[in-house]
Amino acid sequence: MNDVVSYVMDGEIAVVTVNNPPVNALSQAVRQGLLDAIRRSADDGSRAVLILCEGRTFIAGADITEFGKPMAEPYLPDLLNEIEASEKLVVAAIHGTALGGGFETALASHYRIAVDSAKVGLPEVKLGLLPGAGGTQRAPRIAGVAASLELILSGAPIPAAKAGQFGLVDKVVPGDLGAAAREYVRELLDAGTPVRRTSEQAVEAVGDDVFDTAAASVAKRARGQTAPHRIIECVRTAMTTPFAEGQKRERELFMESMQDPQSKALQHVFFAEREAAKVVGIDKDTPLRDINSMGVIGGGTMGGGIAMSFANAGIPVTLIEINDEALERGLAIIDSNYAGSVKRGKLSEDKAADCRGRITGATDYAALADVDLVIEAVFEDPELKKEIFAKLDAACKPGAILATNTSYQDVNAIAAATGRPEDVLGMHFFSPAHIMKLLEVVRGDETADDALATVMKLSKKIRKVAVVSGVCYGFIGNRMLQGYFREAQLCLVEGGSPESVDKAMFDWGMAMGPISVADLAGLDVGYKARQALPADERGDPAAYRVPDVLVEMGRLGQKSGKGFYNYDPETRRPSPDPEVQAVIEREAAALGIERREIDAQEVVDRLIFALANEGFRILEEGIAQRPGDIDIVYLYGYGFPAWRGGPMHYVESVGLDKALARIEEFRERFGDENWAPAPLLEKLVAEGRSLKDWADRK
Ligand code: 3H9
Repeated sequence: MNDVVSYVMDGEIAVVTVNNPPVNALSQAVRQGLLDAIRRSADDGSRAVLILCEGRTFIAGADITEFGKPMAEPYLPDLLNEIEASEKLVVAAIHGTALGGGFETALASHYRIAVDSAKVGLPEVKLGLLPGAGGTQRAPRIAGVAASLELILSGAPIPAAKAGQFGLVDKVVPGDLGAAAREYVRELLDAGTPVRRTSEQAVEAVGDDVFDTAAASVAKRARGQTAPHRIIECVRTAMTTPFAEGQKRERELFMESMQDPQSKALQHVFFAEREAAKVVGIDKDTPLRDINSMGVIGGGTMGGGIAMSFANAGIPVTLIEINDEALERGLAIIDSNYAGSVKRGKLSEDKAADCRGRITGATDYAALADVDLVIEAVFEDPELKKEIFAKLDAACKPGAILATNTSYQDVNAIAAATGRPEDVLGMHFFSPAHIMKLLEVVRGDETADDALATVMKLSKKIRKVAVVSGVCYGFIGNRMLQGYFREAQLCLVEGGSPESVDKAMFDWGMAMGPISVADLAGLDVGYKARQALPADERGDPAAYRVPDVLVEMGRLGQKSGKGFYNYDPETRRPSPDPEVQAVIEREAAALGIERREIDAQEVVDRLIFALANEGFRILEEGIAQRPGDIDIVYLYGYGFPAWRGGPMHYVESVGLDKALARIEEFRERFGDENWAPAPLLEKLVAEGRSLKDWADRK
């Protein structure tokens, strides 16, 4: 047919093969090839059409790189309607992941066969979209309303066998799909099986409660998102109107989603996540070091979580503690974490035992002589870390990668404590490390390319999303957070309450408000850090007086049952405490601050623009490789809403000029020290350029 779709007769079967690496996305050429194929099959003597794919997967969806560009014919919904309307029996043969438009192609085919390892799904919601090529209309006709809502609203792929239970796949086979699919088509032909057009079937009616339950669940798990509501409407329309009408509505709502800034943000996230894995200046074919075993220094919460991440990925771990007692304590925490995972149904008992079995303990660095990687996860004491690295240098074999999990310290100084700084880098995990997806990989001045490339690759294996950061205090995420937290505290003393500041940010989309985050992290952490500094180096007292007073009152945060909020000992549910509000008002008066009404928009702008302003500095200094990397850090490490695309995408979507104007307004009102605009932001606005343009031409 063309370069990406071939057409070969096998007896009476027209075998149509898509070959469009890497994932057989439905580019214009693929759509055209399929259309030509289905038209050719109409009068070439074939009795059936078998659609299958070369390479690692069946069609994985529409071609996302075409989004935002003018749409080219043939349009996918029309193509799929024509496939379904074929008088010849059309069978789709699925391997890999049949996703989005790919699975819709299969649903428009008359029958579907899948290899048992295949998965199918409609993940459009993750891109802020809805299945726009008949998926919302055909899935309910086959699988019913409830199952379809679950499939489309979650966006999660399901295994072929499960799809089989819903009728979404007709036959699941082990082994060689090509041969089994041909045999299946012949069986259907021999049995005289007629074509089966899903659009001609009715949707089994369900009560309003099914839609209400879906809407309630969306309000919770997809707070703030628009696409899920459009999906519910489409599925309801499928139930209440004929196919053609439903499809028309689906198309309208799909186009509406395409224009929605949420979808643009989520598409940005999709590509940013994949881009983040690539290290500028390191060839993708750089030979990697083998990582078959690893060690963790420190069995605290962080070390234990790191050990679990590796054990869960099949890599044996040696956990080092200073003495038997500390080791036992560390291993006991790991045991209880695994027990928790089993209890919550996240891991089977066997799997948990298997993973736990990969973790052994030791108190002597000699146990690390043969490991390929060590991650140090002791508390933030720079001298202690240097001491540990000197010991690791002596104990570990040449070529072993030595990593620190520090959140703030100078990785170059730590590397200099060894005779092999090229093997040293930072691996900054986020707590709880076995759950949180983000990994900041800190590239020291001397870090060898192959060590860095190895850790980036390894991060996928341990199911983390890795972002490279240069060396600076707090790296990308925690460095940016300083301005965010500062503004949260300032809003509090200038006129807010813990609830009003938290609500502004939560309603905007953050997973948690900043005051609640401070309580969760423990107010004593910042307090201790400040106490260690001379008074004139602690920053703006208005930004820390309140938490310091709370710590001095014994209110350390969630861990002491009281911080900015009081916490129910059973449920940990927070409730406001008038005593805290009194502290806020007293401290404001002592600082000479006249309290005023602060609306939610001001809270949001101050916190988010402070965050992004630092982001521009981080970019200009080359600490982050690209704006999207910063966005990924915030989405996976700090509960930033994905549908806003991350702080840098958000500022770009607001308009750099508008963001700069607001920052300048804050500078006027609150002073230069906190609000001097980042030079890169000023430069881009002056030149009328976007951040994307700057990143592309860097
Ligand atoms: C849709 O279908 C809308 C329709 O309902 C209606 C239309 C009217 N397009 O993830 P990987 C690239 S919406 C273009 O690293 P893996 C990806 O960027 C779509 N490119 O591999 C990467 O490029 P690079 C619904 C795509 O094995 C390379 O392929 N479908 C697309 O870990 C490898 O990707 C989806 O949302 C695409 N659709 O995972 C599925 N997909 O190497 C999205 C991937 O240059 N895709 N690329 O960085 C996925 O979930 C995963 O890529 C997949 C493979 C599971 C397929």
